[in-house]
Amino acid sequence: MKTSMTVLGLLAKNTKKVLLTVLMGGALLTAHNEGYAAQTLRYANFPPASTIPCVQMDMWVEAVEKLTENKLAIQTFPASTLLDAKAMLRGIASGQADIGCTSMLYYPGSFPLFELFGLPLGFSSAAEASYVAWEIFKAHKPKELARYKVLAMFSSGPSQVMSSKPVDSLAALQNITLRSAGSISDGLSAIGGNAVSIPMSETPEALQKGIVDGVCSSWDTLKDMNYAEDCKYGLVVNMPVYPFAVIMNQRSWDRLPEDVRTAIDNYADKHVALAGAYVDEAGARALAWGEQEHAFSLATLSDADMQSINQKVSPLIEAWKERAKAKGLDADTILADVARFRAAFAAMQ
Ligand code: DTR
Repeated sequence: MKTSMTVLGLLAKNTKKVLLTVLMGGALLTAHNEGYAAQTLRYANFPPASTIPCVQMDMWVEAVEKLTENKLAIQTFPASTLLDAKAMLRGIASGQADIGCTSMLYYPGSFPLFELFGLPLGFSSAAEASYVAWEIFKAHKPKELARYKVLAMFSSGPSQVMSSKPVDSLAALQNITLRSAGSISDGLSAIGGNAVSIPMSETPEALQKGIVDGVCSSWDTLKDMNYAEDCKYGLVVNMPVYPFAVIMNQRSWDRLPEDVRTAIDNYADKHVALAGAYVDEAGARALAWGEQEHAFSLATLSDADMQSINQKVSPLIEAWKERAKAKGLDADTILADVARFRAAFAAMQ
């Protein structure tokens, strides 16, 4: 009782002081917002700094810091130093980091709309898939992303086979175990492959320990993850792409001044194009490097094998339609939009 009386007494005595401090604080805050001194945002990413998700992160940071005239400072955390792939969505929603990069197909069932990119739709490049993913996002605004501010999207190139054992046919593919991820494992299983879902960051160890014989991912990883060290054999299978989303904590976004938000929004389309082009370049560079430095050899499938693959994977599209419809999505319109955006992309080339 005595203690609380004392506290109350002190509070009464200090009311003027407290009020003054609050008023001064408000004035300082206003001045701060008007001049908008650099505010630091934290951007988390899961794979190593050399990989495509992190290079696109650096591209975005450099462009945005410049466009906003250094009103923002963005600190990057590659290689799961702040959030790993599993913690990314929750970590951004809760504000552990302000911005994060996530591969949507790593969470089967969580992104029913974007699971369509795990289907055998035959995207030919990361540039095309990035453009389509972003346009699909803008056209359909899926509710699973509604709690975040989505800053941009980009995509990997088509998934291919990199193996420590020779592999040059559909039959040979049945004899090896491949690291894959999320819903793309379904495609690999459908063609008779043996898929093990392992996060990218744990794959080098899995390869070295012989848990898997190879990897099903896009060509950039041959160099950026140094898979060419263990995998000397490549097979072109043109499996699906992986779309990525760059997401921001909604409260962190709302706190930004309007001109900063506008600059970031206006840059989004350009970033999607630049990131897609970079991913394609990284893939081509990695293949050339693998061939030169590691005697990496590339095989292609016979027409008969290719036809057989197409037949085996086509039921996956019907299965996605059913799943999407069960979740209330208009699957036919979405697929028609994919075709429309692909045509728009082709027309721009
Ligand atoms: N192909 C997906 C995504 C991907 C492609 N390159 C990288 C590099 C680092 C992390 C993910 C990816 C995958 O295999 O996971």
